[in-house]
Amino acid sequence: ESAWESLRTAFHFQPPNNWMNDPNAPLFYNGWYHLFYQYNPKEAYWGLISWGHAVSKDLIHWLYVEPFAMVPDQWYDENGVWTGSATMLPLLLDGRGRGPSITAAATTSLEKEEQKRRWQQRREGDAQLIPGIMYTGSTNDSWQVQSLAFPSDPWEEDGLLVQWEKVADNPVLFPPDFINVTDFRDPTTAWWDDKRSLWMMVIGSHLRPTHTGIALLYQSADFLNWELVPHKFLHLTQGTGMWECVDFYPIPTSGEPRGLDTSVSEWAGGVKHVLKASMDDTKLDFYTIGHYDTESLTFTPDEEELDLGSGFRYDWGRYYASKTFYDPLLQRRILFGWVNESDTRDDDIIKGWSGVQSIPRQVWFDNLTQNSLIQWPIEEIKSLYNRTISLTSFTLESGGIFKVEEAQGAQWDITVSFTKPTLHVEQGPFMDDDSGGAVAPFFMGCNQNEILSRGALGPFGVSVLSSEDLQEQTRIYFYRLFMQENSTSNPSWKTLVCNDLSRSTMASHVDNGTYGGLVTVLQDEDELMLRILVDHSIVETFAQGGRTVITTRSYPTIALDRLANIYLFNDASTSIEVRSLTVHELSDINIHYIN
Ligand code: DQQ
Repeated sequence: ESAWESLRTAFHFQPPNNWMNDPNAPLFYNGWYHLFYQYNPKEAYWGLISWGHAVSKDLIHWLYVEPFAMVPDQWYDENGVWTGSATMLPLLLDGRGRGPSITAAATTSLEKEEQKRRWQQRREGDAQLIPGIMYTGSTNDSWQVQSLAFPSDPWEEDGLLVQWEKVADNPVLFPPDFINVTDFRDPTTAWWDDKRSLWMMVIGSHLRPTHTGIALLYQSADFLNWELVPHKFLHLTQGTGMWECVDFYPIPTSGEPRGLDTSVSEWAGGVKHVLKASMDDTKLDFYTIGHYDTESLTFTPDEEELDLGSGFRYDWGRYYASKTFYDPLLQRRILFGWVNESDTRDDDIIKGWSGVQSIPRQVWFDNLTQNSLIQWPIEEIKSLYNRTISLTSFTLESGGIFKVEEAQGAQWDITVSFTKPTLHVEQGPFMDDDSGGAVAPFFMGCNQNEILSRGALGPFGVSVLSSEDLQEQTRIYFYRLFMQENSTSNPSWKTLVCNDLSRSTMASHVDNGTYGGLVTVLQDEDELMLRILVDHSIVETFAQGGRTVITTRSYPTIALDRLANIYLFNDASTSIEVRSLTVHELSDINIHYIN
């Protein structure tokens, strides 16, 4: 039993018990950050979903809010209050001023004038913005429809947005006739189209016959009456299946700030758009960067090979249903993601809980690669540092292992920098030269353990949640290979980064795979860098400053709490230089109920 207790996270957001999945409608209002989440308050597995609610001043220390923001209590969400997003709106009142009288609809022309005026104020930064939530309800006969909810009294009595009200006109959107009624969910945050004076939003779906993932584009003048934009799709990708939890946002390509409000479509320093879909087939969150054309209302990825589903993922581990929001306080874009368990459902029932939210990540455009995003744990995590161990400049000989002294525990923020190792390998012949295994004839992924066990330039890295005897350890490593990425590319140096769970637990029934992918290392970069957050049963790896991220779950049976150690290891056949190692121990956040 104590083993199960030791697996619960100490500084990640988790509900008090039972099942959590997708993050919903993250927002900033009245000095507080809000996080809602898909919650089954009755069991430790997915079921009848309500919206849990938590608030925070710094996105790290959370307080549970009661009652739930929304529960399945209407015919149109009786089967579950599913995923949704918040949009900050310069709302009109219907004259009585508060409570249930809030309406999003500007119906008379006078109201429309007022609505325009408020939008003007909003852009000047002095209108009061109220969050509106658009979410998917699963109806009593399992249709998926979209509904709206507003805070009951966001002005004085309820500045914490505890009470939410579903509007009388719900549902505001039914599935269009060319898709299946169960393939219509997870509306995005809306953006204001200044040229056409319309709200725009996206809902994910797929065309079943061709297995084509699609982003349906909707528009509305009043936020209440929505219509499908005539050409129908913002974007589509064949073969990718159902798109869940679509996210769509602008990203500045140079200068400060590094994040923009969702409605910004022009920016002095340049702007691109990010389109993300959570692919139901693979349970992976893919993104692509491209151009949003506000005339044709289509999105085009910058590089065809990096289109949605074949290019970048937010995360190469277990990370799904993520969602960003614009933080107006610190002018940045923040990403939340659901990290599922990788033990069994029976384990979850015994534990009494399932599901974690990742540490919020700031996302911005990678100016160096020019084609991908950087994801980095928010700065506020530093408020949890309570003890630091620092080491500089030492060598890890081939086969070497180095124990970090005084680093017993399961709550860490680790940063390590290695000198980038290289060999002089040119074109083939492959495999039978004297490179000692640094040459691969074709692309190799992290799951090819037998090949990756020892080579010239890998694996080397960090072992966390390690028992003293190393029987149990979660290994995070780099592996450099001279290889062809695909059959048409020329071979070159590639760097793999992996979270290896194969020895992470003595338990036999949990996931013990190896996760990871390639990380871009530019020619003039001479170091390889890992940042690793460890919190009992979760390990989040940010490689090369956040270019590649891997989140996995570990369920040690021995290496728990103070019996967990940190090691550096080098299983490569050449020696590796450690430039610096910094290890911060992190405090608990002790989430409790507000009041
Ligand atoms: N989870 C929600 C859906 C969404 C899915 C239901 C993604 O709205 O598509 O709990 O994990």
